[in-house]
Amino acid sequence: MSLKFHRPSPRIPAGLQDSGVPLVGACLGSSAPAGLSDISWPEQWVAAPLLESAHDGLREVWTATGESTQGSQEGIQWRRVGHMLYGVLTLEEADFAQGQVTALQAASESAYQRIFRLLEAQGLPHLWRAWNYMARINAEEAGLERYRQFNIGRQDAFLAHHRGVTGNMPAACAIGLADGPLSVAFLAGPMAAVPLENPRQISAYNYPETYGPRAPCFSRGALAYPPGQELLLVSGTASILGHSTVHHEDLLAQCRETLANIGAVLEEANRRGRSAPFALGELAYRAYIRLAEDGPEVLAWLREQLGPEVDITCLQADVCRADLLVEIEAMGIHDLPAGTSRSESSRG
Ligand code: 3EB
Repeated sequence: MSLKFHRPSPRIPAGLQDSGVPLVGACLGSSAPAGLSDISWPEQWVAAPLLESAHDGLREVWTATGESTQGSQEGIQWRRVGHMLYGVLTLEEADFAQGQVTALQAASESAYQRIFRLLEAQGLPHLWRAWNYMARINAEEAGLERYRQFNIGRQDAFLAHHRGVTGNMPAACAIGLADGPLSVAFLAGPMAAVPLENPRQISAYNYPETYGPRAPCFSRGALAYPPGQELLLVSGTASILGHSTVHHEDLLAQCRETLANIGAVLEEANRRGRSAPFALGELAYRAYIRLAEDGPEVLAWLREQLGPEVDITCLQADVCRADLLVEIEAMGIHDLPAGTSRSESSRG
């Protein structure tokens, strides 16, 4: 089938090419991965310490089938397979320090403007998923938390490209690393993804101003449609109800609430989706844990909830609110029943 997830592994899976062409790449771990420059597909380096792993660095690959082209535009390394496009852009904030606004805000706006220009040039305008990483996400600089600066720049780019800033938002995560550049990876396609919201939470794009002057541009998840498949993308999810963080300083309660929120997004996906229902135990997870010492407890609890075989990668990273201890994202892929096409109506 067209898109296939290969779980993070210390080496490139043997026979990778048999399942298609590598499209999406991520390297997970704090030490520079060996061979980062040897591979031929775009790869986002998530320079966060791996927790509870026997290895220093893991490589995640999603292969796809179809004709492949690749290039570099405005600093974006991109590859297109069939009608899906993945790209990675890394910007040094120091290169944006001269303007009227903070460097991170300017870099964030520039990143999304470049991404939108590429997608428009490629005729694949629909952003399905964005992975955002930045240094010191919770630090206050120039009187504003850096995550909030990022949100201003990101939203300005959406507005500049007439994309609207409510409703049809991509799935996303926004995560803090100890240092390093702003890194944005993205997956896009020819048709809009179906955005998913969580009835237990206010849509992030409607967060009140207490969380920053501009709301974040993301949906709680998305259903996208590679040929013959349904791709579920669950955004970074945390212990938030309505718009409020709940269970301050209570790690396991935050984990429980986070998984309940992922379950609610899954229910929405299953209500809107066209393949067999997605189950929690079949997804692949990335967990971001603020305190390294919480790693073992979080992983053990997740394993108990999700089963011993489930793919869970744990990274030590900062989450975009100082009071959140964990954020978890997930993905899954189903084949569509034979004979269904994009135009057929969804369940429910
Ligand atoms: C939240 O629910 C937690 O700004 O792109 C999760 C996923 C979060 C994506 C983003 C932020 C983002 O608000 C934070």
